[in-house]
Amino acid sequence: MYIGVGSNLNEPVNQVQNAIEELAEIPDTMRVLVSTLVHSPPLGECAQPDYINAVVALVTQLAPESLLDILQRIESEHGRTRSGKRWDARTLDLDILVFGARRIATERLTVPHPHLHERSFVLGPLNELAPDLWITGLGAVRVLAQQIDFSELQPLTEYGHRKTIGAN
Ligand code: 5RU
Ligand code: CA
Ligand code: CA
Repeated sequence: MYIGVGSNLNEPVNQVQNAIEELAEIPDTMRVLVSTLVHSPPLGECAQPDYINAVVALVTQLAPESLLDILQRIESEHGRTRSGKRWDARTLDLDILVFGARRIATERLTVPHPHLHERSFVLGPLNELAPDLWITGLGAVRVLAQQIDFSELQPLTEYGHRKTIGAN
């Protein structure tokens, strides 16, 4: 299962690194891979700071909705507030991108993430971790990544040379 991590407020690099550590502490869950952090300008609503993004692979025994509860609690603990404005700046955003082969369409949750194939800040890190991953309804990550413009995406370290975060 793959989680998208993003922040563009309050020292985004720290927000993302701390969130990655907190993901390792979720009950009945193992953090198995962490991508390189990437920097990019805001997409969608452009009058806001640049983002730091990453992708984390987890293996979990939790149900998707239970995992979502925990992710939303972590977002709140990072001081995330909701202005009601769509696509507003945030201290932390945690999205379930893919949950095995499952398709989920409820009020709270749409999985696979409906825009994942359009977003360089998701596909860059995801392609680093899992180019062979098959996304239900979309296909292989490496093929999706071939259609994407990565020119505005700046890895903070060379891909595959990520500095160790925590114990790994
Ligand atoms: C429209 C296009 C709306 C792309 C959104 C992030 C989008 C972002 C993020 C960067 C948003 C959703 N830009 N814009 N990183 N989230 N770089 O995590 F992503 S709002
Ligand atoms: Ca998001
Ligand atoms: Ca979100």
